[in-house]
Amino acid sequence: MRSGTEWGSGRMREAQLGVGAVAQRLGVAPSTLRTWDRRYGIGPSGRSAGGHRRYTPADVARLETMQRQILTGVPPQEAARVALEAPPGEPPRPRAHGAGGNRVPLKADHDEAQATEVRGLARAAMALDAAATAETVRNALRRDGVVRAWDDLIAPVLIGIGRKHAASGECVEVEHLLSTVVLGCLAETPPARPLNTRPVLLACAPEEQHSLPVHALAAALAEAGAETLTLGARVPPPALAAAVRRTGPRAVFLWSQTPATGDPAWLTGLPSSRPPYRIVTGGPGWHRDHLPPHTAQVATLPEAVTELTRFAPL
Ligand code: B12
Repeated sequence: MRSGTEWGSGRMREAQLGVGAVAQRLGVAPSTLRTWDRRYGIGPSGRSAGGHRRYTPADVARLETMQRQILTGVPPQEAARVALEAPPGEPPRPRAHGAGGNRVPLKADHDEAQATEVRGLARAAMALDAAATAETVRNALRRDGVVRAWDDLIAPVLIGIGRKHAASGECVEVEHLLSTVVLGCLAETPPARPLNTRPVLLACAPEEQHSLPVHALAAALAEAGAETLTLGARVPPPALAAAVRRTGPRAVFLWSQTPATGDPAWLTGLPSSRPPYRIVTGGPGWHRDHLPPHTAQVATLPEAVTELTRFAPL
């Protein structure tokens, strides 16, 4: 990511860029910029006579601030607020507590609200109330962004329901309903349109049906403006190899949830490409001691986002 000041010399200082040029500069998709504008109110200060968005250097600097925040795990809505409030040319400051009577929620308030939301989602799912389940998940995704909504709400409820299932053998229908609803809500995060030619390929190990984390990662990467190609559940090695050859990815992320799908022997048979790509593995299923030495391992969703955006042209 280039700094806002580097751009502002001479006549360029007054230049106004269209959405495509700004997207290219930031290494994100034009659709991402339009979404940020519509959803978080962080857009250009002006429009062309024809109604097209026109970004000034200050607008672009704000977007760069927002992008930096997102890549450190700040939810998009919060990142946009910070970027909009930061004085031009200065790094954003943490929000002051209690300023102007607008009390900032304290951590304890946040923890309590979070626990209430987790209980609410678990209750809605257990009652097979698809509408309430979807509303809660969608609200959290919009409000907190994918990474925080997944880590603070969706994953805890999935893990809780998994434990219930392990203890009683029940709740399989709840797992299915919640999975279906979460997949639908995650799919509402618009995919980044290809700008760079080397996507991140995301797939589950052969016979691995637990695809939710892969879709959560795809949505989180899209939110950060990275291009992905998601192959989903149970990807046979020859199919993954074909996708690698056809797309020349910058990285391949592979998920194994259960030990039954975690034997990594087949990874060494994946084709090589020029320039080379990285293999990143995630999920509790992998037999870690047998992973080939050149594979990276990630343990959390934020770690995966960081690892897989390290190579994006930011
Ligand atoms: C939803 C679900 C399903 C759905 C999957 C739908 C879908 N499209 O994904 C359905 C109903 C299809 C399903 C099927 C089965 N399931 Co299931 N399922 C789950 C459940 C509830 C959530 C899965 C999930 O998304 N996990 C991801 C996160 C939420 O959980 P986690 O991996 O524990 O998270 C940890 C880390 O991975 C990390 N993390 C969290 N999120 C992310 C994201 C990223 C990107 C990264 C890097 C890290 C990360 O943080 C967490 C703390 O350490 C789990 C419970 C569980 N704990 O996972 C059971 C669970 C995984 N399933 C289980 C089983 C047994 C099955 C079945 C075999 C059941 C059966 N008899 O048919 C089948 C077959 C699956 C197969 N062959 O692949 C067991 C696995 C036990 C084991 N260790 O082998 C579990 C643990 C439930 C249990 N306790 O019994 N399942």
